[in-house]
Amino acid sequence: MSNKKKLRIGIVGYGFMGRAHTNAYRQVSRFFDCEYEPVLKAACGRNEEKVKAFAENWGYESTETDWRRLVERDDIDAIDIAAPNNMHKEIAIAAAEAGKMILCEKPLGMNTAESKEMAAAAKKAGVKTLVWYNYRFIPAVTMAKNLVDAGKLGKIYHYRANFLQDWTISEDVPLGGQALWRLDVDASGSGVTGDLLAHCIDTAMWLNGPITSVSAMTETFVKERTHSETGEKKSVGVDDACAFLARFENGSLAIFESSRYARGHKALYTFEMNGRDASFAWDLHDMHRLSYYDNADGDLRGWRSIHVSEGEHPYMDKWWVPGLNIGYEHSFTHCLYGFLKSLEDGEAGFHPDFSDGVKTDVVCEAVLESAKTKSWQEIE
Ligand code: SOE
Repeated sequence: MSNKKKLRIGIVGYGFMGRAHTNAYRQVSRFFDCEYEPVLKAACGRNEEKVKAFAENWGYESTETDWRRLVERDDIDAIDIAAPNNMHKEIAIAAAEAGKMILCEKPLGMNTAESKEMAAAAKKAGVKTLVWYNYRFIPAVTMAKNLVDAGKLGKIYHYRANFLQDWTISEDVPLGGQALWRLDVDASGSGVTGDLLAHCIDTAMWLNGPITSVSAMTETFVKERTHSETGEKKSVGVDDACAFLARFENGSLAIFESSRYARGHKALYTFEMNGRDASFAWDLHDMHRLSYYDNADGDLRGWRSIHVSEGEHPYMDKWWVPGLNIGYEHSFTHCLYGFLKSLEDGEAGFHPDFSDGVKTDVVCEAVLESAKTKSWQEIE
């Protein structure tokens, strides 16, 4: 048995994110050197048969069908919330009150009020928190952050990002239920704004600092869908598409766009940042590459396509050899590695934590309010 400290995980939810998080729990100690090793103690879900199958497949020692029991177990150190957004607050507050660390999917809450309550409960309990804004931990995105911090771009003038999908174009796509809760506003809180633009906003604020004002428009193209469990028609309350302008505290201007009706795009997350001295751009579909333009290159000026897979990098040397790719799933392992390192003596606090989750939820809520009132919204 390894002499590592054990971090005993209880996870709520066994869908897409339940798998992505569990994969990270299983991989992190095999590739990264940290004092703590996750132990898959329990998986929790309402459907006993399905959660037992999930636990069997991934190696959780036990199962629960009531998250309240899970939270109270004294053989659990950390609660992972991989359940629909409308469950985040209740589980997180109960977990904090039980003294558990909390690793929560994004967006943190259904709205700013919820996420602030969650952050306050975690702070009061003095428990460590993580929000799974995984895209920060893709090597090329981390390199972008390093370039900004090194001042390579100079004064920033522009930021632009989009996150485009097309999976909900058909009117036949139902809403609600395990896979389709994202279309049910009672479970999700919002559509693309809290689901996809939340990623774009988190990354943007991490790279470019606070957003001070937004002006948005949203649209719900399919107004009514059938609920996948009740079979009843339900009006659709989520934003299918959202575009907004933003100003950053550093004076730069930004354009953000997201849609689930962009025919042909499955997960086109891109961003570009333009500074006085240099610019960079990134595309999830070519996730290892950072496009970079440095005005100081003189006659050699031009957009470079840097394949970020070697060099002084906190992640890549732990996997394979330079030039070989990793994937989307590795970003969750990197995010978890950062959290585990933060548990070690003397290590800095982890980000993104619940305080970061609140900041993103504040912007998301301002975006939705702006679209509703057709007015600019200041971000306090
Ligand atoms: C939506 O389809 C989704 O799964 C988001 O919920 C995730 O956060 C994003 O990373 C991929 O797309």
